[in-house]
Amino acid sequence: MNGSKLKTLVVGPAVGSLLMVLGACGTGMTPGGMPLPGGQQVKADTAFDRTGTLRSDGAYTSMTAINFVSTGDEGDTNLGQRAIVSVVLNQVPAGANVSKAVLRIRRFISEGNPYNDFGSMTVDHVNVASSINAGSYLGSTLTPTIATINPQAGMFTDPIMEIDVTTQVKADLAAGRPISSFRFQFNNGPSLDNAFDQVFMYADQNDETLRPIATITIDP
Ligand SMILES: [Ca+2]
Repeated sequence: MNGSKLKTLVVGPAVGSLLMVLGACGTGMTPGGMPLPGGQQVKADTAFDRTGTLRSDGAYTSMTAINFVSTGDEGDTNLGQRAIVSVVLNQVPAGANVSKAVLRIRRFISEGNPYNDFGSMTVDHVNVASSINAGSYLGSTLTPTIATINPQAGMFTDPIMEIDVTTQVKADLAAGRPISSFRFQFNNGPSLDNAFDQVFMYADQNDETLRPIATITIDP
């Protein structure tokens, strides 16, 4: 997998409209009651307790406690940290023919120089269905590097990350996992420079537009 799978969109008022459209498509029917021709879309919302920031010493903070997840390192401890993002698959009917799944996450800001210090951010498909623990920092990997995330052009430019996770969602469904989980990391971190170098991403349990959501397309 490579950067070609990653698209960036300019954030703006269209974001809320997009989510409304997706929600309206959740039934797979037009207002007139006719089936949608391209297959229906369902939303996989964030799994709050399986979405958070995991430090390299095993300390874990889920999005129920803070509205962001982050990846990079801490300046005060020089410990690495990785963001784990999970979405719930319970809106996908049993046996559904999933043709597309896209995970959408909005970056907040970067602190320090994570991309300069570490290079590209990468995304692993992981299995943390049973728990997130210290072993989940390096382990629990199903497929490494399903996507590579490049730096934003500017602090407030291109904050939206869209990642094709079709293969991973299908694998999770086939294995009976209730969630799909992804780990965002800088493999070359941490830097031991006593400076915070990290990327923050929104994970707001009270605002659906500010947390990771996957859109899953199901064909007849
Ligand atoms: Ca650092």
